[in-house]
Amino acid sequence: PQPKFRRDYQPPAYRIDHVDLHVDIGEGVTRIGSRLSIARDRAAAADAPLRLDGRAMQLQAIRIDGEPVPESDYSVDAEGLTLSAPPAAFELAIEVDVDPDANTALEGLYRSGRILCTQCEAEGFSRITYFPDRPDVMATYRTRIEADAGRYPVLLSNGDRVDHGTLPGGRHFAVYEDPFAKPCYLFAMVAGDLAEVADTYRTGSGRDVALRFYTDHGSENELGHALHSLKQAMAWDEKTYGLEYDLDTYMVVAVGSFNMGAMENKGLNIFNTSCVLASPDTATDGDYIRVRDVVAHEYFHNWTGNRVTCRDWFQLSLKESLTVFREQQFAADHGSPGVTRIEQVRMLRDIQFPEDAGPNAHPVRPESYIEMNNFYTITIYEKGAEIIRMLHVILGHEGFTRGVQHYLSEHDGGAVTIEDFVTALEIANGADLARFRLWYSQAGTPVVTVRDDYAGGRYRLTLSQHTPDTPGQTDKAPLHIPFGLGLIESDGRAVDLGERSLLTLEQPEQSWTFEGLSARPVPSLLRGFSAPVRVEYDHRTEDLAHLLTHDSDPVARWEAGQELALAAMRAAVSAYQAGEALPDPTALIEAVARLLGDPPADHELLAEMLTLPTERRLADQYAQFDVDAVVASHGHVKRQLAAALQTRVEDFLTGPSAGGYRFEPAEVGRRRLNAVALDYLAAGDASGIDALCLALYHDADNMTDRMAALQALRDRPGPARDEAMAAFAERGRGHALVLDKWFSLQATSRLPGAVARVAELDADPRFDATNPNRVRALVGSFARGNLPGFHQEDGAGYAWLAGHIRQLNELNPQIAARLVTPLAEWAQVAGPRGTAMREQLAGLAGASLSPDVYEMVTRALD
Ligand code: BAL
Ligand code: ZN
Repeated sequence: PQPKFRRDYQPPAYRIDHVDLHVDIGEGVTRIGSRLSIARDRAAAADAPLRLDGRAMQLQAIRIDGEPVPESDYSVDAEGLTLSAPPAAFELAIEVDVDPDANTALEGLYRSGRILCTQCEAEGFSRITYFPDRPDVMATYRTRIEADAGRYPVLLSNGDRVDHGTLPGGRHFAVYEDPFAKPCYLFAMVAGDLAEVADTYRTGSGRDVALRFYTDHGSENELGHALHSLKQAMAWDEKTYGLEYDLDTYMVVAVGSFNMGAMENKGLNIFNTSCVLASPDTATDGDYIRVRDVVAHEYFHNWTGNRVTCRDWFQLSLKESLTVFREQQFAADHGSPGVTRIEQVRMLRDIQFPEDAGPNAHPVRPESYIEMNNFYTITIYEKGAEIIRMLHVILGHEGFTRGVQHYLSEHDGGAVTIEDFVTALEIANGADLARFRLWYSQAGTPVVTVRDDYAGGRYRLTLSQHTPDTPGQTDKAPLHIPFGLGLIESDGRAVDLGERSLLTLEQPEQSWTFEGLSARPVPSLLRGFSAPVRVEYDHRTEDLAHLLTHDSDPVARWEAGQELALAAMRAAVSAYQAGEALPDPTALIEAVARLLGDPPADHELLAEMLTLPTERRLADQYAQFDVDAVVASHGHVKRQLAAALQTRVEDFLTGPSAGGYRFEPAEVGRRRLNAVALDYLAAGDASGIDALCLALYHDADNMTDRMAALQALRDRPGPARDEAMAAFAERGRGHALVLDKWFSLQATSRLPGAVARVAELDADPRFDATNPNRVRALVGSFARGNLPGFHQEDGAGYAWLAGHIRQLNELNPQIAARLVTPLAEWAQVAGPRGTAMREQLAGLAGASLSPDVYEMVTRALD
């Protein structure tokens, strides 16, 4: 497979203004007729060929202006169809057959259970019909769907339904028109026997929008939270950005087999059930938050993505990062802002930083790709959102909002670039973002090194920056880094820094001096996590304890605790490697005890502060990490802290709340603290903990509390665990998302024999390799969430994962490619384990691979 390069972009030679689709769903085969209104671009040569992408379909007919096209005038290959010299303006009619039942890649038109549905982003439309599958070809669509009325009573597509009726032979049809020109990746259609839940939203300008949610019969009672979230998102976008919805209908369909979380197709979102269904009995608070935020995210795309879209896929972050940032703003306005931010930082550090330090490091605007699906990464999404957040910090809330509004009005209906976005922000603010643009082109996590000194009332702070080399990129230029700063005095009061609470670092090194201080202040660094960088600073332990108690910035306060814990863990790693007894984490224990003496009022924030850094974060402290030392040291610090905290955390245990489950911040905080307390009690081996967890499991009236009890029992062999797990498996009968949780619990359990256990689950009749959620629950959870299991010394974990990649390479290349990442970290894993991981990759490289897997494997081996 050959890479595509950003520098090779050429505008399309032909415009397609309108698409008339006729989808005739039959038994097995579906016939798709398209009539395309095509015009040659004035800049294109008169003899320019027209290339249409198309895969996995059988061409049945092709006509130009009603006349069959002679075979000499076109050619068909495995990737598409070329018309050698079409007229300047014409109607092209094509008929193809596709087989949705055979489509396990879940791109294009495919079957999920009893539902036929589509997924076209990034390049799935070319599995539906021959078409220039690129986002800068924008057309209006009219879609007619015909199907058996009994099997497929509900027929949906983008836009508004303009016609429907019955047909002979028990069939029926529906016609949809979408008046907004859109790229083909936003096309969608659905046919199935679906339950509908409807509501109405009145926009700020007084238009009524029909909201229609669809799911399999039996799960319609799990749509209420998503529907409520959609209305919240619609109101929020009007209030915050002045953006209203633009069609009369907004539809959401839940499907059980979906590669992504959800898809923002114009007027017809298709959602993975895991991101839309929620009920107290089946979804945790975390799931409720995810549903709320993904529903909002897809809705926000209607402007940032659909009304203004990307010129080419190198610009993917244009729509994704801005939409993720808008989602993050929405989440902060509907929950605990501090905790929301901490969770983002945790994810960035645990997943994005390692990506940016490994073989898959790529700029937020990549220069090349083989398979675009491999670039739906945490770098494009979350690092991209951090870039948008920095723009928000630099320009201020009003300036940023004005800039986004200017961008949307300037480019409405267009397919544009990241450069267009940054320019719009500059124009709206009279700003110069020349240096800032480097964030889009340079990969790698910058390191900001901090030095300071204090003498005679003067405190001097020096920041220097460096971005490490990444594949294909060396000698990086200094970036524009907004650096949030606080200085805290010994009595806990913050020094008033005025404008210098946000420093602008844009040189390799810069210093700032603060005068008139009575004593050395404690620096609170990178407040709010104002830039996606690693900070290197020789923290004093007493400073961190001081910040943990006094910092008014929740992120920096939480960070102080994380740094204290990491220091204790690193000390344990050194001792482990030297064959010495692991030291007690005394400073950490004392600081946490002080924190508990004067805890923050926000229970969720307290829970966050009591949650230790993950093993992955500890591992990321080392250029190459020692698996055994990381696991032993992390466990040691946790157990020691748990033993010290036991009597304190018992106070946080709560049973079910009177009045049943409510998804609201205070209740979420209470349940979260309950879960953290149980986790510590289990780690500290409190007496009677098994019986307590079992009782809490049975008493729980919601999934959050139930999962907290199960998590605590997960690594504790014995009858309590067996009983709870069996009862939970029973709950999973008939509910796929609950069963996914059961698989995930098994896969992440630290009990010995992890690989044998997951291998047994492979053979479980409830495991289904064609269902991405089930694959993620078993294979993804094991490879990403079970460090000692995956890195089992004999290498069996690596071989097991490679086996799944081989199988999925045939079934669903997109999902297979994602599973390569854990093995791709081989160079970061010390000793024979790293070598064994590489050997599995080399073995994969010898097989016949899909472009998706080929790209991931070859990058990992480079
Ligand atoms: N566009 C793919 C799914 C999402 O990011 O919303
Ligand atoms: Zn998105």
